[in-house]
Amino acid sequence: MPTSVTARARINLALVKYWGKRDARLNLPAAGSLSVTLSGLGTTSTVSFNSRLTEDRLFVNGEVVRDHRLERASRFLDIFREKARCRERAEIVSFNDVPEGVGLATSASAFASIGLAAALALDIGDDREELAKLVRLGSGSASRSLFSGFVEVSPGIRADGEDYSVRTIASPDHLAMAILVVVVSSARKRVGSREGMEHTRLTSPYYGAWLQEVERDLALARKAVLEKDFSNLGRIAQRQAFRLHGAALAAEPPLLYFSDVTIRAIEVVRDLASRGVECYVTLDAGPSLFVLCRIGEEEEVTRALARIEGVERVVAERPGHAAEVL
Ligand code: 2P0
Repeated sequence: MPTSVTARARINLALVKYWGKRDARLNLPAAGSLSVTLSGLGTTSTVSFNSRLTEDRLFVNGEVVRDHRLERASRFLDIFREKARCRERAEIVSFNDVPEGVGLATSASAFASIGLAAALALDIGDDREELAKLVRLGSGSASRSLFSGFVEVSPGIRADGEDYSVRTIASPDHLAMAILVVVVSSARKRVGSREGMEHTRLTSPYYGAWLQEVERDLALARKAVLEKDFSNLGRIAQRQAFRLHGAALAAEPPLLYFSDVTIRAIEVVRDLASRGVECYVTLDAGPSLFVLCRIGEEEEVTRALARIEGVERVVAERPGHAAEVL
């Protein structure tokens, strides 16, 4: 039985967003979501179980981590240990290509890579549907990074979450588009997604409306993907982002994830679109953004975004592949 496995997962971008849970303990989403797994940026993790270790250890980008992230990673490994009836502690060595905490969903690629590596190291097997249920407990968005291309999450209705499911609805090359990752960092302390979505659920008067729109947009986005309709998919992804942030802004106290740089980037995208360069903006729980555009136009869009003061870098991506063992 192997005890040390290395796996790599990429971040995924939600086109229809997950923002709210129906069960916090089981980390079950209140609604479905639809994402695209990216081709490049992500996390590579090695998980090594070792009977000589007395506690779990975590290294991220070469540095030892002893804060709340170690506790969260350790609790995550417990899920796999319990399933495999194993008590051995482990060392996790993770490398992220993207900065953490700026709204670029590194928790998705981190938990997906750690989960896949842990499952194989403990001989649990690589049934992605089953793995998705375990990985979800670490981070809801992480289960999507186990799958390639365009990925849909169905929340299920059962109290035990056994009917929660994740699947690829279209392969990476089904719908050609460029996904530009616009990295914006911020010194401001951010409210994490987990806390932010719960705060929105509890205090935003728009939370119910948000969930209703997700249901509607999910059906429309699925149709747009299957029909290879870039324009409709882009429009839905863009309004999804603003609806999420609308609900979050209406929370008490309000949640504001945008920075001045975010706003400038949104204006640049609007300006490009008004000049006939078809592009759409979307963003998650942080100041960074993603811009969807057509492949022939990505260089022009990248240049315009990279010129904005405060934009650290722009990375051009495509729809990409599932998490894999290296
Ligand atoms: C998404 N986000 O669908 C949405 C859009 C952020 C904004 O999924 O509590 O870190 O660990 O399940 O996975 C981020 O949520 O939250 C997220 P938990 P997670 O990508």
